Order: sequence, then structure tokens, then C-alpha cells
Amino acid sequence: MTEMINRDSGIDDVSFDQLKQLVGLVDYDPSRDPFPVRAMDAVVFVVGNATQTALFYQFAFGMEQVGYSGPETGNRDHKAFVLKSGSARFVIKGAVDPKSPLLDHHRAHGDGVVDLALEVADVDKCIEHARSQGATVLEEPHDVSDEHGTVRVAAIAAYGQTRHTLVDRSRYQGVYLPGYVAKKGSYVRPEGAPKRLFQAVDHCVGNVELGQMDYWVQFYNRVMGFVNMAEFVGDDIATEYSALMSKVVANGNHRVKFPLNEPAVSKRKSQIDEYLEFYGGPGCQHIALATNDILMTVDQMRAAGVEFLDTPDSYYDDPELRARIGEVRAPIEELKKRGILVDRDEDGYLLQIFTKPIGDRPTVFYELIERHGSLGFGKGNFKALFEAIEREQERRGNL
Ligand code: TYF
Ligand code: FE
Repeated sequence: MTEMINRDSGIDDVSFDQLKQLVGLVDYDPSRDPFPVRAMDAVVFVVGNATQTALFYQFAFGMEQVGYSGPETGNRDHKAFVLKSGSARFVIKGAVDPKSPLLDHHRAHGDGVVDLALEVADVDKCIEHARSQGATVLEEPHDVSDEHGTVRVAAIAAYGQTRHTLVDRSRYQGVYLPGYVAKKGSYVRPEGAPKRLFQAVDHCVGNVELGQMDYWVQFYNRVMGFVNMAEFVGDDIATEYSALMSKVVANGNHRVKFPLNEPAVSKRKSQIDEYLEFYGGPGCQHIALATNDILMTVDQMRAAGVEFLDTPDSYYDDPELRARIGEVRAPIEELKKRGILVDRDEDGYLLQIFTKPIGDRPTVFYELIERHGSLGFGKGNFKALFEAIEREQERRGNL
């Protein structure tokens, strides 16, 4: 089975072997998969001001603008900016027309993720399977063409107002989709700045309502052929400190990983309840970005004004933790200085850190993750992490 991974799938600028280390891929046989997914195609955001948000992702996240759609290209409804970093693609949309449907989304949810788009080889096969399993098909499979070729797309509904657009771009040479033109941003990176700050999307987390987590896990199992990963937060941990339950589903080769959280009943208001209240329902909570140099990434992002959750010194001075994590690639002092968390499991270790919410509402945030063998999500850090999140909730008056 070792050669069964699609080595050419959706990867540009980042080699297969790099990606394998960055996001933790496993071998699998796509020919037995009823809904074979190659990779994330794009994370699509609707925001209040795409023009400015696109600049933020350039100067603070080191992303490169590669494409654009808007009034100048015949799109009178909205502006959309396509940004890349390694194999990661973000699309940032904001309404131009006061009657744009994007404004309904923004009114309800604030800045958020509308679409976790997936690259697939056979849109029709996936949709046929999804439909047979009861999925809501939002867009039937159809071709969209321009002078750069043809893409085949369709879309199914996921949690809340989030959708999964399915894209087969094997017959398309353009920058993103028909309707978009290749266009660099006006922002100029400072001389000597690192080429990029992250290489790939590692995972995208969904928050769903109380009692709905297993429904959505089964949705991904049944409708999309996703498998459950070992990492989960059950009742036991939930009641102790985390106030959430969590399970992780992934596509066959683990390139696409979707943890799903639901609030747990506890003394204090769950961080998931806070999200659901301010997002106005289920939605994407955080996106984890894989980097091969988290120290550099954190330093660059902090210098650009991105705020990260604090980690108390006691975390690094805890002898039990120090013994468990053993040797890692950077001195603990360097991690401590930056608040980077460490977790080790049977496969290796990972370094991770979390931003504060990046918009006005206490909803969407980012994680940076540097994997060294570990295929997990930092379970050993849940206590420290959730305490940090609760400190922020308290500051916002939402605890
Ligand atoms: O994706 C994960 O599972 C980890 C841990 O509100 C996590 O990043 C889980 C829930 C949460 C924040 C982080
Ligand atoms: Fe995460």
C-alpha cells in the first residue's frame, strides 16, 4: 500500500516528503474510498472588509496574494482575494453590492469561514455517494470554464452554514477558478523577510451544538468516508477542566483532518458555548497551520501584531511535563519565551501555540503547529490551553 498516496495531489511549492512530516500523512488505498479527497482546496472566508483582511494575511501571516475577483473583473457582487502560503490557499470575500448575499452571512456570523473546499478527483462520484447517504447537495456537479480550462464543482452542506465545495481542477490552469484573474497584492514584503511563515493547513476544527458532535462525526464517516482518529476528549476530561468534548475525523491519508467539538455541561460557560453564541450557531472554530519553524513563525507574527494566548511559566517548570516531553529540537527556554506548548506521544512530539480570536467576535482563531512524528493534536496541553482560553473568556466577561 506504500505507493497508494497521490503523490501529485494538490501540492505545490511543498514536496510530498515535507508535507508528510508537516501534517502527518498515512498510506491508504483511494480506490476503495467511496469519497476520495486529495487535499484541502481552499479555506474561504466572508469578512466585513476583504480589502483590508487580505492585507492582514499578507503582512501578518506572510501570505502571498495571487488572485483577485471583483468589479474590475466583472464581479459586481463582491471582492475576493486569493492568498497562498505553500500548499495552503485562503480566499477572502467581502460584499460590494449592498444586496450581496454575503452580507446576510456576515450579519449573522461576523468574519468567518463559509467553505472548507476540498480537492477531489471525481466530483460526480463523491456527490453520488454523499446523496445516497442523505447529504444536502447545495450545488449539483457542473463545469465552469474560461480561457484557462474547465473546473468541475459541486457543494454539500456541513455544520451550520458551512459548506464543502468539491473541486476537480485537473483540467484547469488558471490561478484559482474562472472569474478570478492572476493579481499580486500592492503590499511589498520587507527585504529579507522569510519566504513564508507556514507551509500547509494541518486541520480545521468545527464547533457544533451540545449533543451534535457524534452526529457530525457519523456524517463525515458515512457521507464522506472519513475515518476516526484516536485523539478525543470524552466525558471524563470534559467535566474535569475542558468544558468540551472533541473527536477527530480525517480523510484516508490524513491530509484533511477535521476535529469536531461540542460544549460539555460544566460549572462555567464552555468556550464552545461562547463561540456558538457569538458566531450565531455552529461553524469553524480554528484553523491549524503547519510550520517547519514555529519559533520563527511566532516571532514574525508577533512582530506584526498578532496576539497569542499566554502560557504561565509554571507550565515549563513542571517537572512532570519536563520528564514527559524529554528532548525537543529547541531549548525549553526558547519555547518558554514565546509561550509555545509541547506534547509528546508514542509517535513523536509536536510544538503548538494558539492565537487569540483574530476578528471582533470571540470566534475564529489560529493554531500554529510543528510536528515531529506526533499525529496528535496536543492532548497533553489541553489543560494548560483551556485554562488560557478561560482567562481570555473571563477578560471578555463571558465566563
Ligand atoms: O484541534 C485540536 O483538537 C487542538 C485542541 O477549543 C483544541 O488544537 C481543541 C479545542 C479547542 C482548542 C484547541
Ligand atoms: Fe487544533
